[in-house]
Amino acid sequence: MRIGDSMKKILFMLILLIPFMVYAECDSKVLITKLELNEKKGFAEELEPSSYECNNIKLNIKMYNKDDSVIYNLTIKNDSDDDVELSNTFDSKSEYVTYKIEDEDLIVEKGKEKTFKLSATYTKQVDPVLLVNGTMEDNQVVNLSVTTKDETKNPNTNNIGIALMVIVFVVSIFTIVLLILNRREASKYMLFLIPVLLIPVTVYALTKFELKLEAKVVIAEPKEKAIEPSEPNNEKVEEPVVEPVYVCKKATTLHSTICATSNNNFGCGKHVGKGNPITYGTIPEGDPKAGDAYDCDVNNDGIYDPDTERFYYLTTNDNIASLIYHKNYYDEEVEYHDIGRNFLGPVSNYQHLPSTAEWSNPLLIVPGTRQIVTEKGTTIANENGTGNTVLSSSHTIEPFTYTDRAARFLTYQEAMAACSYLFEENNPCTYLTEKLVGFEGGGFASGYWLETPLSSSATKVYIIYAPTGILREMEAADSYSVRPVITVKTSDLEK
Ligand SMILES: [Ca+2]
Repeated sequence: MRIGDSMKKILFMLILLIPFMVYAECDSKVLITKLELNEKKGFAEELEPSSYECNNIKLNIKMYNKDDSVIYNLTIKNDSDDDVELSNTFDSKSEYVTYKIEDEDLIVEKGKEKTFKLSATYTKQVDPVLLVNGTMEDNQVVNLSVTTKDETKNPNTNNIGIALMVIVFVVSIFTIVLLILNRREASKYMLFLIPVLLIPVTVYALTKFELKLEAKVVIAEPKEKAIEPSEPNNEKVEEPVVEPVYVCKKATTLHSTICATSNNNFGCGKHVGKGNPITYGTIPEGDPKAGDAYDCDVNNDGIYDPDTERFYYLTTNDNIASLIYHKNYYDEEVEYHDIGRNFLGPVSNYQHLPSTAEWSNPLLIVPGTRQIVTEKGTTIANENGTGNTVLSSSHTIEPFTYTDRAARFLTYQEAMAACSYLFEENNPCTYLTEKLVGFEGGGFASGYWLETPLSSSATKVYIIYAPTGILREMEAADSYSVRPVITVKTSDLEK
């Protein structure tokens, strides 16, 4: 055999192989279209970015501790005529690293694209004695089979593929026949052998389709796990419910007493009758109403004492609510103004109101300096200039300062806003007469001061009068009780 003939035959065989070589190019109908890093767990790191070429994936990673893991998003496009299914495990021989497709649904429908999670996880710790200079390579080339759903059929085996295979087969047979006719025996056997080997390889190539994963893995000595900062508890920490701190909470029980007066024409004796119960105020419900009972933590100790801190709501002006204490604050009765000048303010009795040290709740709106007005809202006492010779002219009511007081006296306007019956004897506004000397029992008539001077007098001031519970006037130089009124923002009242 001449060298020229051998070369011709070898060239001929190479031409025969061209279709396989072309076919081996990346014209697969099931294709990787994207590969990107999704997550690195533990100390796992990429030594080189992952890449892919045709359906070959290349990874170059380094792992340190068991459970280190690298997860990729692997997108596969299926342009074949059948749905295809991925195997979920690679045929890895690695003892230490597990390659896996994490998803449960491994099907890529025909004509569609799907992204899977491909993971490489360091699942078995390498014995440290196997490490050389602290590392070990665990390189693997592993495959992941992709089949049509009826299992063995290669998704790429379409009619063209089969036709190609048949042509190659026929050409191979034809070659063999030609070779048999050739006299050169040695060449004949050699050339016979080639297609015989090529055919099963071709068939194999066309029936088994796989993704190939070339993984270069360096396993290194374990790293100390950093002390992880205590993870914020994922369970939502129940925020402590911060209850709004009200100055006044709604009363849940009402004060009451038994009318003890023996006089049927006097105080509660006339109003409810001796031996009958009197209940003071109402339990608040909805918007505050006059007479609603509140317990106000005036001494700011966090306790809303229904016995000693009971108040009755009167009215609201510009979001400032007024509430009157349930009893007199000072045991004795005192003058409003010792020489009876109503336009000079409550100079003799105001200091018996609770001080800001006693009722120290900072949310109480202290009266400070305020303009006292008459029942008409004016600032002139004895408006007509009548009366005794000394006070026969009209007098301007000057602003008055409730120095260091946490409360003030009731005003005519508040009293009337709260109880329009105040000029009627034994009116229903009993919350204004609780523990009023002479009203609940005994025969001693008394009452408590308002702040309001009469417009028609230079000497008279309004009071709530015990025997009948009405609003009336008395001389500023007379002595009556001291009953505080506090003011708070309406938002400081429990809703
Ligand atoms: Ca208190």
